[in-house]
Amino acid sequence: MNQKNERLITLEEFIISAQNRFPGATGELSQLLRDIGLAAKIISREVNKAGITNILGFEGSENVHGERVKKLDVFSNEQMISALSRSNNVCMIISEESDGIIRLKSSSGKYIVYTDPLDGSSNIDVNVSIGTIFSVYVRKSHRADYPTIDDAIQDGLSQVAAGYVIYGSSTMLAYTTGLGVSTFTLDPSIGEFFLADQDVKIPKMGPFYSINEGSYNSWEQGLKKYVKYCQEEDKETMRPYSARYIGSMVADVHRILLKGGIFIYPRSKSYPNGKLRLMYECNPLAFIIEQAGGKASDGLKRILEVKPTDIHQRCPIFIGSKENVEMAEKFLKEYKEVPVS
Ligand code: AHM
Ligand code: MG
Repeated sequence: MNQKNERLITLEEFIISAQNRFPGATGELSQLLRDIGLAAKIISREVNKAGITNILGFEGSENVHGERVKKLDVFSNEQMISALSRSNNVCMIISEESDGIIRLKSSSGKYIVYTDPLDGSSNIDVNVSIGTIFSVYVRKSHRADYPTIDDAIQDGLSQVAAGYVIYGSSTMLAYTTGLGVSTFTLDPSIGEFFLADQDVKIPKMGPFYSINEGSYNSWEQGLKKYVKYCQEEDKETMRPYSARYIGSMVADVHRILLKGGIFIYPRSKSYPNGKLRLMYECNPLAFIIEQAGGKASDGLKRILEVKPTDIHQRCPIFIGSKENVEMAEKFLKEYKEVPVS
């Protein structure tokens, strides 16, 4: 019971009652989501004690993108793989931490999972929020066949579930299966996620803009003009907006989901296609934000409609409240002919 004497609903109960609404459901997706919940609890425990167990700092190796891998990244990757291997429901995992596809023993598993097991890794050492992101697809080939990379190349509209875990002042899990967004808060004393909100809605417009402004000089003209617009005064549109940038996409987008506004990771001189990865960063968060009533765009079109060609491809992203994203798109369109300088 909570302070209002309402009975608390656990993540497990919630997933099962959602499944019961679909008489033909096999329970495979429910099991998969529960397995991710388990990985989240283990990662959360480790993140919280990282400072005292010498798990901070670099592991020494580099990941497939040439970035130095930290110990907690490796640990989180292992936990996700191990949790998703528990049932026979997942045939393949694609992780930010692994170059190719990770085939699981259950080659007849129905689902493929993309994950960024520990996003915002530059924030680990400084006690700032980080997160885990996941995105679930049904494989394209028959379950009797051996799954290939082709099974994993699907656009974001084909996601059957997606979500994230934020390891912040508390640990929260948010997920969608296409029927709205539900959030859960972890009670670490008993190791249980409890329902926080079963139908999160993002404000239509919000007073925050979230972008790494240090890259201002390498942005395209339309984006420079849009950020200046965010800083101008206009009471009707709540401007000037406040700038908030954590440097962990999960944490920045979580704020935008709850408070409204826009998160942007644009293309720039250093990142001509943006920095963030379409399949395990942009698509899952786009699915969540759209399900909450918001918008996610690459500047010109819906993120979920971007046609993937590579499991690790990058994509610019403008995500958040509908009106904020539409205004950003308007600026980009207006100054489209002026390229990134
Ligand atoms: P990571 O997967 O290596 O942690 O990189 C992704 C992170 C995002 O969480 C965040 O939005 C972005 O990188 C921050 O990048 P920058 O430091 O360029 O602003
Ligand atoms: Mg990442």
